[in-house]
Amino acid sequence: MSKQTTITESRGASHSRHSSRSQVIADLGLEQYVMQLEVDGLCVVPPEVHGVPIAVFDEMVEFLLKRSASLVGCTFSLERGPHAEVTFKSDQQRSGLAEDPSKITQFLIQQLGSQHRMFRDLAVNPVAVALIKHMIGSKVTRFSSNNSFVKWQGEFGYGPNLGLHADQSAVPLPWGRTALTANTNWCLTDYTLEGGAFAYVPGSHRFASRPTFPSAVAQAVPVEAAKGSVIVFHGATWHGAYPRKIPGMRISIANYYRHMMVSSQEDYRNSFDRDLAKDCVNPELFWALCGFDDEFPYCEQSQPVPRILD
Ligand SMILES: O=C(O)CCC(=O)C(=O)O
Ligand SMILES: [Fe+2]
Repeated sequence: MSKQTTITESRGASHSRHSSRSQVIADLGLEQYVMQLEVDGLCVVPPEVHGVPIAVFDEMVEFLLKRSASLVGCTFSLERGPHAEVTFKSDQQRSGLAEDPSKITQFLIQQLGSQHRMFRDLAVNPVAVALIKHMIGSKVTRFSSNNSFVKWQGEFGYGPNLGLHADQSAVPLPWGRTALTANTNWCLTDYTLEGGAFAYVPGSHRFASRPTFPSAVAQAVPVEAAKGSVIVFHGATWHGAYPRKIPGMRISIANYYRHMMVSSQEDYRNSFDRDLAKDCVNPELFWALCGFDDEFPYCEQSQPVPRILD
């Protein structure tokens, strides 16, 4: 019996018991991406592997440009970004961004899952979810948020520190090997260094700690990727982004996931429409990732209570 036969047979055996995590990875042909996640804490999966047609990303861009226009109050185009000068009110600032609101050249469009079925379908993409579950754990993975990063030309970006952070930073140290959160950034436009690409420190998830400055900036590298790629990364991976130095826009969708013991950014249980959750390509998975049937948090007595005998 050849070694290959043994491997195949043992895979088959484990598949018949239950669809183990490694079996799912093997069935989808994702071993090389798992290897990159283990070594670098990040991988880039191209469209031919995750299977989402480019036309879907075109439709998402069109939707998000229109949504940007209605939220901000001026036209947005991929070539020019906002067609008017825009600013934030001083009480509206997000942490990690410039103190001077005129230097901020990005914002988030939140709660995408409620806005169009195509965003719900993307959030349950089998390849993305398999890689995320590899890092967090199959039964314990939940959604944290589904947001779009809308960014345009600006010298400052996140500033000299590139906004480097680890997404699971709010969890106290020491961190273990299991990801407490894990993220996907779908590139809806080309990611180039000059165009404001994602920045990260390869292997930093293995430091199991928050970034240290200024050394982290020197270790950071750009993730240059074609439109339609998805960047998948561990919650402990140090990352941020470079400023966009050229005209036009960089748009991404961050479908962010969490271990069920970590609280979510979006409150799916209390605010997500159950009918919308059922209206997607994989309603069972969407439902499970929303945590609708989770035991916690409860909002009424959930455990049985003994009663005196009559
Ligand atoms: O591309 C960016 O601006 C950073 C994205 C990010 O930090 C995230 O999705 O967690
Ligand atoms: Fe992040």
